[in-house]
Amino acid sequence: MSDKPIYVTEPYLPPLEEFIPYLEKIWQSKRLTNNGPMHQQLEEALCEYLGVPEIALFNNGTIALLTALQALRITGEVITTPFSFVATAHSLTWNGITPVFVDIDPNTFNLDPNKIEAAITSRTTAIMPVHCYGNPCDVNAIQEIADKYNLKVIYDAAHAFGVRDEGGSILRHGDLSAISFHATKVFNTFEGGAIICPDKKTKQHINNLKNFGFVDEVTVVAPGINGKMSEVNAAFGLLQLQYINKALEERKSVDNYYRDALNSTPGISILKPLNLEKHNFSYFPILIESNYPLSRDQLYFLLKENNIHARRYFYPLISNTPQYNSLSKKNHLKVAKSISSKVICLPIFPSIERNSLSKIVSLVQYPLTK
Ligand code: T4K
Repeated sequence: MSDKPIYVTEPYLPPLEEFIPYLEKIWQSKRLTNNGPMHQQLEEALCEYLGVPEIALFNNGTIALLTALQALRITGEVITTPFSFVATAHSLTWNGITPVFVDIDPNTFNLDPNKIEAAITSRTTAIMPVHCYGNPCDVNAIQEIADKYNLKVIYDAAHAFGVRDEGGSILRHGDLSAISFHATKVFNTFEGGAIICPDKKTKQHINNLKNFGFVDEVTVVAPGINGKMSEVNAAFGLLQLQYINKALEERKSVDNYYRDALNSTPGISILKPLNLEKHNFSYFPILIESNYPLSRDQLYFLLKENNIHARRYFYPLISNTPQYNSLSKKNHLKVAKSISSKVICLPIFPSIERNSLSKIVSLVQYPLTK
């Protein structure tokens, strides 16, 4: 068995020679960025693939989130989850907004709608839930609360590329959704991201914001940012899109492998398979329970010593990092604290080899045999 390191994820890379014609076109056109032809084609292709009305591409998911908040003029306090990547809360902080952390549902690891209302104050203007690991939030319950209190909903859909419920793409929910196309994501453009927009007018406003606020050569209507995706990133996205269904199938088979192998392992809990029209199998989280012979961190280091670089997504909780510590009220985040102390995400990516998977499963089961 090869002993090369196995990381939590590996980007899907189509054959290099297939990328060369895209680069030749960019060289010929001399159009490198600022809404060039590759950019326009990728926006069109993604709208069609995902089944969403409009997409505005970005240079990364964090700037997409920041801009989504700007586009809706969100201020004051925003209710969000502590069980996410720090970029979720950082996007609020960069806008001068206070994140208010609310606990998560133990069955989905997403913001628990039953706990949202108690956190609403006169300063609350929006809810920013995360479809954690690509698992959809309880979008109907969240929308009901938002409607009742006149709040906006901005989904951090960084993990949710290609996920569909019975009504279509889960990116259609809320006022806006922002997605990440980072190298570690199911669909990547090296760095990249997007905002899913409900209509052309909203997209135009977001396009202005991501281009410094310019609406024409001489008119600046808002303090916009540089959020534009370059032609090389967009071209890579176009190529990658040709392979996305194959990549998702391969991820599904890894997910099945782990489920079959670890399902009845004492001390290991796995989220139930979701009843979705389409999932993206972006992460494979397991929980290390108290009847497992090792602590979560002991297992994490055992895997690491054996060159398996699993990750504790998401530990620490955002609310436990120094920047946000003072905002988290004691005992309010019990479920999130518990999940964060038990979770390990096992490696999952299309090209992972079967013998690597069997090595990972054996290592997880090894402490039970002693
Ligand atoms: N909201 C949520 C909920 C998010 O999860 C994220 C990002 C965002 C917002 C913000 O979106 P972006 O602005 O990033 O588009 C990684 C990613 O950098 C980050 O995009 C992602 N979430 C987060 C969950 O994971 P790290 O610090 O764990 O990445 P890193 O560099 O340790 O990579 C993990 C493993 O992936 C490495 O051990 C090896 C492998 N890898 C990584 C890279 C970058 C590769 O094989 N090739 C690569 O090029 O944050």
